[in-house]
Amino acid sequence: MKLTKILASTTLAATLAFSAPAFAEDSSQPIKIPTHNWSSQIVMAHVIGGIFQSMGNNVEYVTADSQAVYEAIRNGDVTISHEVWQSTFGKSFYNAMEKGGVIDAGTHAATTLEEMGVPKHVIDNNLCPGLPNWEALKNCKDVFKTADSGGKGRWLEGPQSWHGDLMPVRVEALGLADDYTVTFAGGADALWAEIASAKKDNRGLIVFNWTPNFTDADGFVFIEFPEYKEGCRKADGGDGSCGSPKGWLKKAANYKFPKTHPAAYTAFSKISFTTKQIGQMAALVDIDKMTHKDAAKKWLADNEAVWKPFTQ
Ligand code: TMO
Repeated sequence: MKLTKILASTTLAATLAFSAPAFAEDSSQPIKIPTHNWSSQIVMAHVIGGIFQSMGNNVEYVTADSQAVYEAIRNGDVTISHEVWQSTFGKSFYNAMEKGGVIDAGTHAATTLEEMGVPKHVIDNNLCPGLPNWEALKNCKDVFKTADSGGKGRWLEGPQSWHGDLMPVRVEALGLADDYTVTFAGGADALWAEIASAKKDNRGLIVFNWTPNFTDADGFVFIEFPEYKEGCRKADGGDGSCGSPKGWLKKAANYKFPKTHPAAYTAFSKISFTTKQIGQMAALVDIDKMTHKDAAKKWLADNEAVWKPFTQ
């Protein structure tokens, strides 16, 4: 009788200990981290994966479409997103959140811009007087003509999977469609190759780019379009005649992540990278030509003072 009582109270104590948050252990199930098609995002995937592994967690990398990933997080196929760029993914993120299953896991220190722009030599050598004001474009279509642009100036957009028809709609809405046409790059590398070649030949180039990126160091110049306002985009009911927002960079997670992996979730919620740190992650690949995995290893080794506090 007495022994049963002791056993019962021991069991109760053990149950209490295991259910108390301070003693909760992360599940051994892998944390699924998505990889997309630009360098900082892939390097940061491996940086964050390395941080989780340093805490004893298992991770798995999943190649995912950068818009569809929010639905994948919502239904649990992917655990997190660590680079939610306001301009490009804000809508998909909030749509998934509204349906239920996605939570906001905080904001990086870096602020962002994703916009059409010109390499610095275009400004320095005054190839299109009046830039970066967008209205200058009305007088320089010939400066931005290419073999494949049908006599018009070309806007070289990123892959269509990022923004769909955002830029073609903008060209039309700003009254530039007679003079300019949008072509989509197959991948980010094509953007960097064009920037390098335009610079070498002192040639005009309008190209989609973003900050934080490795190009921050070169002084890439973003075109100043009419200011972004809530609802100005076609997808939000507007006519699309506005530029991109100066935006945030957030982190997202499946709503169960804090329960299945409380320690990893706490670390993830604390993770905050700066413009400089994100630019470095991209530069290790796009300038130093390292693999994404090696770049992440090097970044983690060089920056313990930055990331160790996230795990404590
Ligand atoms: C989402 N991106 C950083 C490529 O604009």
